[in-house]
This record gives sequence, C-alpha cells and structure tokens, in this order.
Amino acid sequence: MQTLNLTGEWKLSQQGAKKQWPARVPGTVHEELLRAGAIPDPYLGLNELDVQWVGEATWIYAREFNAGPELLKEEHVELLFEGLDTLAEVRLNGHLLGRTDNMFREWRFDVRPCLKSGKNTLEITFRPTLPEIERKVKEYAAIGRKLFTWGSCEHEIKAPRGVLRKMACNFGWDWGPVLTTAGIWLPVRIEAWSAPRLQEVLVTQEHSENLCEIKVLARLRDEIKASNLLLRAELSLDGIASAQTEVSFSGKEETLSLTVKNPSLWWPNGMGAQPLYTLSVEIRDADGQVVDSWEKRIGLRTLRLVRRPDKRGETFHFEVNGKPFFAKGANWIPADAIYSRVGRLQYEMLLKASAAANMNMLRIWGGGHYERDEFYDLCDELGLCVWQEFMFACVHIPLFDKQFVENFRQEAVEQVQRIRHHASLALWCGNNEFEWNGVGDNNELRMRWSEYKPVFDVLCAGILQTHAPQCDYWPSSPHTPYGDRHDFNNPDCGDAHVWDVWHLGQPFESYRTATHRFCSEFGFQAFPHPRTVATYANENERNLTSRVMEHHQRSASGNSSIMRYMLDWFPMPVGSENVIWASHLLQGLAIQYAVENWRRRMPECMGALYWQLNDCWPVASWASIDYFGRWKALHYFARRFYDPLLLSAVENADAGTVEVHVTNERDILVRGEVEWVLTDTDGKTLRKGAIPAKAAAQSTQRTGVLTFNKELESHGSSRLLVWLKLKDQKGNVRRALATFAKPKHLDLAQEPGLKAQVLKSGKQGEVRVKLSVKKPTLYAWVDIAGERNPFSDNFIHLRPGDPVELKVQISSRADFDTLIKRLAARSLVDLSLGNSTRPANCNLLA
Ligand code: BMA
Repeated sequence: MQTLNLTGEWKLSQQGAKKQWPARVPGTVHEELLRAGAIPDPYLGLNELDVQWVGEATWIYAREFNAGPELLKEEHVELLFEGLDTLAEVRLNGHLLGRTDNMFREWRFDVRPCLKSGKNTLEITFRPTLPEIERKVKEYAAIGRKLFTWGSCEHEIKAPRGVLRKMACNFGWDWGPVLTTAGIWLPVRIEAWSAPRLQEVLVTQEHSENLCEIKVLARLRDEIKASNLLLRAELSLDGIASAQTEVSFSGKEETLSLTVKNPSLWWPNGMGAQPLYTLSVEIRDADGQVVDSWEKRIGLRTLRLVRRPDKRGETFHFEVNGKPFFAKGANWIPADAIYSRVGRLQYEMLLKASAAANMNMLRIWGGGHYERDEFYDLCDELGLCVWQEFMFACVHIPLFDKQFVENFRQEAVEQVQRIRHHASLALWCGNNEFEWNGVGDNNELRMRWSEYKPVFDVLCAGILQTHAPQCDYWPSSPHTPYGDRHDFNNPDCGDAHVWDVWHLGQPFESYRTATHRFCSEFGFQAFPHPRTVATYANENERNLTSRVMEHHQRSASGNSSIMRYMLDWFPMPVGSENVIWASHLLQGLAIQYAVENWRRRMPECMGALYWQLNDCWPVASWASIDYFGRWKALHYFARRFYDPLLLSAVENADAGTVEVHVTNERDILVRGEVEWVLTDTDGKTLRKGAIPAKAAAQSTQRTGVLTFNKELESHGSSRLLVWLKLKDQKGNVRRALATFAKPKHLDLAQEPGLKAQVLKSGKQGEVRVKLSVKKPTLYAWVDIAGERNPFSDNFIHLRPGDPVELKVQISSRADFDTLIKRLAARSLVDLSLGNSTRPANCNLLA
C-alpha cells in the first residue's frame, strides 16, 4: 500500500474573509487562532466570553499537494480522515466528496475519479453546529418529537446538543468552558493499493495452567481471487520470539493460533508487572512479498467483570487472571477543552500521576471523546485498567431517528475495533447517567425505554459480542441490572454514582453508611492550586465573589457548597489563598471518608472511582489534578487511601471509641502491630499501647477497638488526638489520626514550631525534606514555588518527637539556597491566622 501523508501545514480562513492563517493538522480552529494571536487566551479572566464567535463561524481548511502518477496506478485510492470535528464538507479539486456529521468516526472517500497526477487542492469547510442543532430540533418537532438537555450550569449552550455526534462537553459543562471546536483533529492521508489488504485483526486468548492459546482472526477487505496468500503471525516479548505460525489464506478470512508456554501475565498497577508482547501479523503473496501487515502490543491476561448472585443481590467486581481486585481510581475527562493540543506528554503526566497515586482503573466518561491510541498504550504500560464509555452523557439523543442510530453504530464498531487489543481495556459501558435522568415513559421530555433498550441493551452488547467478545459490556453508569430500572443507584447490585455528599448536601459522615457494590462516581470540589488561580485572576480578582472567580466555577451551587461544608469542618480561612488551601483539605477529607469506608467494606464493595481526575481548563472543580498538572491535596490523599496496605480509623465521639482497621490488598498476610498514642493537643502523652494487627491477603480486618471515654470526659473532645501507626513484619509503616472533634474545634497550638530541614538525598534531582514540630500539627504541607508536584507525600499530621521525611523531586536546576528561599511550610492553623506566605523555618543539612 502506498500512503501520502496530508498532515502538517494547511491554511485556515473564515468563510467570507480574506485573511488566512497557517494551520497545523491535526488541530482545531481555536488552537490555530490562539497560536496566531488572533484570539485572546480563553482560559484567562473572562476571555472565553469574547471568543464565542469562533464556534459560530464557518471555517475553511485548505491545502495543495502533489500526487505522483504511481498513486493513480493503484486500483483503490482513498482519502482517509481519522477524525473531523464535526460538520464538514470535503472537496477535492472543487468536487464535493461528501459531508460528515460524526466527530468520532473515520471518514473515507474514494478519490480515484477526481485525483490528478500533479497538483491537487483539498478543501474542508466546517459549518457551525448550532444552526444544525436547531434544524434537527425543528425536523423532529415536525414528527412530534421533542428533545431536551439537562444542564447543570449557567454558562452552557442549552440547545439539545445530543442530536449531533460531537463531544458533549464542548457546549459547556459544570467544570468546562463553552468552546465549540471545529477542525481536522486526527491525521489525514491518502491510501492507495491494489494488492489484498487487511481489513481487521481480532485477537482472543484462552488461558489454562501455564499456557496461553492466542487466536488471531484476520479479515481481508475484499474477497481474493486465488488462494495464493499466506497469513503469518509472530509474538515476541522484548524482542525475543515466543511463538510464530503461518497458514494459507482462502476466502476472505482466516484464523491461526499461537501457543505461549509459561506466559508472562499482565497485571493492573500494584498487582504485578505489565509485560507487553508484540504481535505482528503479515500477509504475503506467492513470491513471499509482504503485501500488508499489522502490529500491536498485547498483554496476556483475562480481565472480566464478575457478577454473581449473593445474599445481598449481585456482586460487581473485576477479576484479572482469575483474581478479584478492588478497582481504585478516578474519572477521566478530556485533558484540554481545546482537546487537539493534548499530546503524549500531557497524557504521560496525568497517567503517571494516576499510577503514582496507587490507582488501577480510570473511567473514560462519556461526555468527552474517545482518547487517542497513545492514551491506551500508556494505560497498558502503567497497569491502569480502562472503563470505556460510548460517548453519551446527560443529553437527550434522538433514538427514534434511524440515521442517527446507524451513524452511532458505525462509530461504535470502529472504536471497539480500534482499542480492543489493549491489555488495559476492562469494560465498555453504554453511556453516562441516561438511566438516571434521561429515560422515562409517559414523559415526552424523556427518551422512551422502548427506544433506549434496542440501542443500549441490544445493539451495543451485540457489537461487543462480535467485535470484542472477551470484553464485558455494561449498559449505563449507573445501572441496576435487577428489578425496577429506575432504581439506578441500588446499593445491592450494579454500579452507583454516590452524590449524597455534594449534590444532595449530605454530611461527609453519610459516606460511612453507603454500602454500594461499586462507586463509579462521587466527588467534592476544590479550587485549583493558588498558582493556577493566579494564571486566570489578577491579585485584586481573587476574592471568591469576583466575576472572574465565579466565571471559573461552573457548578451552579459550587462556591456555596464548598463554603457550607467548609464551615462544618475547618476554621474560617482568612484571605483568598487560604480559602483555596482550606478547600483542598476539605476535598481530600471528603473523598478519604468515602474511599476508606468502601475499602473497609471489601469484598462487598469492590470499586471506588472518584469524580474526577483532571481538568480541561483552569477552574474550580472536583479534579484532584488541576489543568496545569498541579496536585491538589486530594491527589496526595489518594496516594494514601488507595495504598494496597491501608490503616484507617473510625471514631465514635459518643462512645469514646476508635475502631482500628487494616485493609490488605497484597498477596501476603500482614502481621504486625498498630502502635497508638493518645496525646493532648499540646502533645503530652496521656496513654499509649499497641495492638496486634493481622490481615490475610486480600482482606480487611477490624484489628481492635480502643476506648478513651475517661480521657474524653476529663479533657474534652477538643483536646484529644489519637495517633496510630501500623508496622508490618517487613518494616512498612502506615499512619492514621483519629480525633473526636472536627478540625475547626480542635484546640491546636497556634505556634506549633513547624520546621522543614532540607537534606541532600544523594540522588540527582531529588532532595529530602524533614518535617518536625514542637506541638501537634495537622495537615502540614510544603510548597516550593516553581516546582509542580515534587513531594512523595504532603498534607500530613505531625506529632512532636516523630518527624517525617518527604522526598522531593526537583525539576528545576535550583541550588539548595534558592530552593530553600522558595520553600514554604504551613499547616491547618495558618489558614485562620491569615498566614499565606509564612517562610518555612528551614535548615540546610548537607
Ligand atoms: C456527574 C458527572 C458529570 C458532572 C459531575 C459533577 O454525575 O457525570 O456530568 O460533571 O457529576 O456534577
């Protein structure tokens, strides 16, 4: 096959205007205009409002290219777009090749009739989306069908965007700007061939003890005339061949098998290694010439969703290589609203941070776009299982329109085929929250069950069965498989979106009574890192109620919810920077409450994926990592509460008790002890002791209950702190703290003597910071201006006489002195004292 790559330099212009800008393909109009300085950065201040015209205009991408005569000699010559966003008209040398209406499909056009040898002109016109949405709405109204959008924020396009196959959050979301993009967002090329070509390769695996049988089904695009072709497959690991075989081709498809003895199995993060075998498939002609080939990296593993009836209802857990595991992770949204800018580096930054926080699963939420191949490659490499949704979220879609459904069907087949070989792929799911809010009979503003079920129960499941038979399918998130389908969050079966805290205003404590089987969404907002806020709000605009701060908060109840919960838990912060930090602590605490509870309920609960991992612009949101990649406190908390070995405590202020729990997700028994020290808030030890701790592999144990009712009576709940430290047989240490009063009511020393000593670590690019205190200190954190997320841990509790050392990754080449100048250490008490730039009491020890 010959290919002519058409990515690279194009020209962009607005219809009716003379001016032209250079455009890079793949890309989007917003990206180009921004690069050319033709629009202000929509992520700063209120600029987003000034660039709305971009999404309302018609844009033309054009380029010239030369086609050599050899291309035209081939039997088939096709122009292939891997992705067009969204309403495009494609013209070659003035001939209209076709119109497109789905951003998630590839588009192929036969160009033999109009391709010339020599110079050719390609022109793609992108129409704005809103008039098309309006046209469709009218068309549907004429047949008596209405559509609606359920929005959650003020700044969003209210038109029923679900009529188009385009990234839903493009029209605004409760964490995202309104930037209706257009562009050639994925590679484009001409493909020309005469010899037989592979249409698709489907790989399946059967595992038995120490053996993996791989079946490779290869299908050709066209029926071949003579059976003189050979299909050959080879599997190798780290360049060493582990199996190879070949068969002769007859007809249109052929299957061959490869047997791997003692396969190196692929495991999710934290459970083992992620070996990736290279599988290459070739077809050769009678002369031994390779006429087409296919190569992918696969992992040898089984990965299934297991649902078995039990006394409560039905289990919902994932099993890898026959082993059940607790899914720990977060929800993924597009990493940039101008999504064409996201490259491997940004993927790598976010996915490595997920793995570093002990996550093993991400849910690719249905309101964005299917991610690029690099994303799934990195998930394979890092052991991050993927819960993949079809791109539907919180919109009414015209399921009654056969053309719409057919358009989606083609998209689904292509996307399922594209990512099915990935080791990390754990599940395909139909949509986000349709069964929550979108479907309901006897209401003309809901989708009808009779139209919903054929698509989400039957069509999608069938596509998976045919094109990825070893990947499970789940109709919606959340979904309840039994009984009344409206009971979408039934705790006894299926997955659940647990929004009692935040959206329903319940207290954090309510998480502790939630008994759901698998929590695929729950969350709490915080502002981004102060340095990120500084990118969009000037110093005099950082009060929460300023127009700019409100603009960068898209949840209608966002700021008031943060403040209301803040008053429940923390001392009133003084100054806008401290409000930000307090929101971080609050968010971390909320999600810690939730996840620790569900991990303590293992195996009844087997999954917690918080809403949300990342941001698509600088904004207040539920994310644990902000748009610029800065970790909020939650991400450090996540690293602790997702640790395979978890020590957690449940206090009961009325009874004066503290339950101590050890959750052990490792393969070995944990044997050790939990040392406990009861101090007053001045740090004076009142009582101490140790309890034996034992937790079998893959289990969670309540290892003891400590009683402090006498001390509670004599000292009062505001003056007691229970410090817990688990030490296992291998010397691993995990810490936890229990209190009987909320942080705001604790009688903590205002001058705790927090000291940060910078120590050389001996490793390049790394130093250590030793944190110590004179008085008990809660949520001590270190921040180095200019560094992104350099710490091994942060936001920790410190007891006098028990210092903690953090490792610090230094990206800049700063010497020790400058580093110390840029380092600040603070803790909870600083929030209400208004200390925002308190320099750390630093010592340098070489
Ligand atoms: C959910 C999601 C998103 C939303 C989030 C926060 O249920 O599916 O639609 O952004 O809540 O409101």
